[in-house]
Amino acid sequence: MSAVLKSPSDADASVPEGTSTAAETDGFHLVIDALKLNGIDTIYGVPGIPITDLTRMAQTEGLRVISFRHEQHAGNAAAAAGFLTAKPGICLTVSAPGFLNGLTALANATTNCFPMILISGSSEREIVDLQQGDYEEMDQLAIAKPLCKAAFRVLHAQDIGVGVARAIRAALSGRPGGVYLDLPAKLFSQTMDAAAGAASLIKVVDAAPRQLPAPDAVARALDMLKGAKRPLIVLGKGAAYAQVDDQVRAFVETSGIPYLPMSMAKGLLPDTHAQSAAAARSYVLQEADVVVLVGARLNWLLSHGKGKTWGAERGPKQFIQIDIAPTEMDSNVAIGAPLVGDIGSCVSALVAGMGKGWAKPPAEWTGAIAERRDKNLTKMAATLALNPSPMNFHSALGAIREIVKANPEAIVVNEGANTLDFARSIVDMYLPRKRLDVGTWGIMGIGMGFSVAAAVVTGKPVIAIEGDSAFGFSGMEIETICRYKLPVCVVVFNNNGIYRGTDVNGSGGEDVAPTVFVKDARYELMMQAFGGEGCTATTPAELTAAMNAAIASGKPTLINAVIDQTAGTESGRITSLNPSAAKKKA
Ligand SMILES: Cc1ncc(C[n+]2csc(CCOP(=O)(O)OP(=O)(O)O)c2C)c(N)n1
Ligand SMILES: [Mg+2]
Repeated sequence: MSAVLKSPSDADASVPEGTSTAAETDGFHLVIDALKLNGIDTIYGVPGIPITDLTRMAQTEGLRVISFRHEQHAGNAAAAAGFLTAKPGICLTVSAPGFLNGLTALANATTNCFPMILISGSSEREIVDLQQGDYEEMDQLAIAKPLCKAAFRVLHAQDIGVGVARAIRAALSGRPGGVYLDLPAKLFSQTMDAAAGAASLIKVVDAAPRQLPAPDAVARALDMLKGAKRPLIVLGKGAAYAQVDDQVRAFVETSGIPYLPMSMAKGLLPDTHAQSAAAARSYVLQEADVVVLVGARLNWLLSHGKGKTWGAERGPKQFIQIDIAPTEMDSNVAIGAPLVGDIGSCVSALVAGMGKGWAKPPAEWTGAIAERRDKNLTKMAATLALNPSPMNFHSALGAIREIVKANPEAIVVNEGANTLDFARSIVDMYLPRKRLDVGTWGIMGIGMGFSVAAAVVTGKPVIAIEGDSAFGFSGMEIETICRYKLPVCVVVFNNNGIYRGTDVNGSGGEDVAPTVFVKDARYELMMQAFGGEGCTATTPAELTAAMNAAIASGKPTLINAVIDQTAGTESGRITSLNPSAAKKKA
C-alpha cells in the first residue's frame, strides 16, 4: 500500500501512540493500489494531461508501464494481453483525442470478446456538461457506452476501489469484453486517510465464475450427437481464451469427431492432429449433419451457418452450441441443442456423459475427410516447394511455416489480406494461444500493438507476418519495440500495395491507383532508424536465414520480404464481399 505523507513531520517516528499518523493517500495512488491488489502488473498507454503523473507513479510503484506512440496500439496491446492472460489488459489515455484513439481498440476488444479496460482521464465535469469549452472537452462516458460491455465514472477517491472492481468484473465475467473507466482530472489529487483508502479497495473474488450447464441441456446435446452420421466440431477463439486446453482435447479425442479450428483457435490442438479437418474445410462444412460449436459464433466468418458454404441444398443441419452467453443462441440459425455455460464445464460434462463406450463417427465419414485432406495437403506441399522468382506468398510462407514448426512457442501475429489468408492456411500452429490476428472484424492495425503485448506477456519470440499495407497502420510502434528491446521479428510482405501493386489509375492521370504504394519501399530502414536489425529478403533462403538470426538474437528485427507484386488477389479470400462482386452476381 502506498501512502502520501502530508508533510515531512508526518514521517516522524515520535508520533504518540493512538493518534493518527495523518498519513494520507490520493486518487493517483488509490488507482495504482486498486490495480495492483487485483493482480494487474502492466499498463499500456500514452502519457499526457491529466494522467502523466499516474504513469510515473505507477512505474515507481512497480507496475510495468509500456508507453506507446499512439493510443490505438496501446489499446490493442491491452486487448491482446487480456486474451493471452484472461486478466483484463489496461490501456491508459488522456482525455478527448487520446480517448478517441483508444476507442477503436476498445470496440474491437469487445467484438473479439477480449477483456480490456480503457482508463481515460477526462476534463472538468461541470464545464463539460455545460459545454463551456474545457481543455479537451468531451462527454467520454456517453461516447464509450455503446461500444463496450460497461462504462463507469468515478468522482470520489473513496469510490476508486469500487470503480476498478466493477470494471474488472464487467470485463471478465460472462462473455469477456471491453470496459471503459472514466477518471476526471480532479479525482487524482483528492486525498483521503491512507488506512481508510486501503480499506476502500476491493480485491475481486472469482471474477469469471464457472457456469455449469444444465444436466438436461447436456443430455439433449448428447442425444443429438448420438444420432449424427457426419458430426463436426468447430473450435472458436472463445475455446482458446478459456484456457481449458486439456478438457477441449479430451472432448475432441474421446468423441473422435473431426474438428475445424477458427483462426485464433489454431494450435489449441496441433494443426497436424489426425482429427483436424482444416485441409478439407469446404467439404466438412457442406457435408456435416450435426455441428458442435465450441466458443465460436455463427457470424460472417462462418457464413452465418447457412447458404452454399453449409451445403444448404442438402437440407438443414443440426447445431449444438457451447457459449457462455445465452443470447448467442439462434443468432443466425436455429440451435437445436444450446449448451449455456463456461467452455470447460460444458465440454467436461459432454465427456462425462459420453462414458467409456462412446461410438466414434462412422469410418465412411472420417475416411472421406482424410482422403480430401491428404489430397489437398499434397497439392499444397507441391506449391510450397516451388521457388519462383520473384518470391510469392506461398514460397515466402513455406519458409515461415518451417520456422514456426521449429519454434512452436513463438507467437504469430498476422494481418493483411492475401498475407493473412495464405498465412492462416499455410502456417501450422502447434500450441494454444500462439496465433493473434485481425479477429472478428478483420481489422488492420493490430500488428505492432498485439506484438508488443505478446512479447511483454510471454517473453517468447514474436513473429509478425504483415502485409505492407497492414504494417503501415501501426508501423511507428517499431520504435516502442526497440525501446523496450522486445524479441519481435516483423516480416513485411512487400507487394507494393493493398492486395497487389499493379493497379492502374483509371483516368490515366498522374496519381497512382488508390491501392498502390511507393514501389520497392525500404521498410527495413525504419527498423534501423531506431537501432533494430533491418534487412531485405528476396528468396525463401534469405528469409529463413534472417528469421533464424532474429529468433536467435532476440533483437527487434524487420525483414522486408519482397513479394511478386502481381501475386495477390482482390481482398484476398473475401473478394465476394465487395459490392461490385455482389452486383456481378445479381
Ligand atoms: C482499419 C481497416 N482499414 C481498412 C481495411 C481494409 N483493408 C482490408 S485488407 C487491407 C490491406 C491489404 O493489403 P496488405 O496488408 O498489403 O495485404 P496483401 O493483400 O497485399 O498481402 C485493407 C486496407 C481494414 N480491414 N481495416
Ligand atoms: Mg500488400
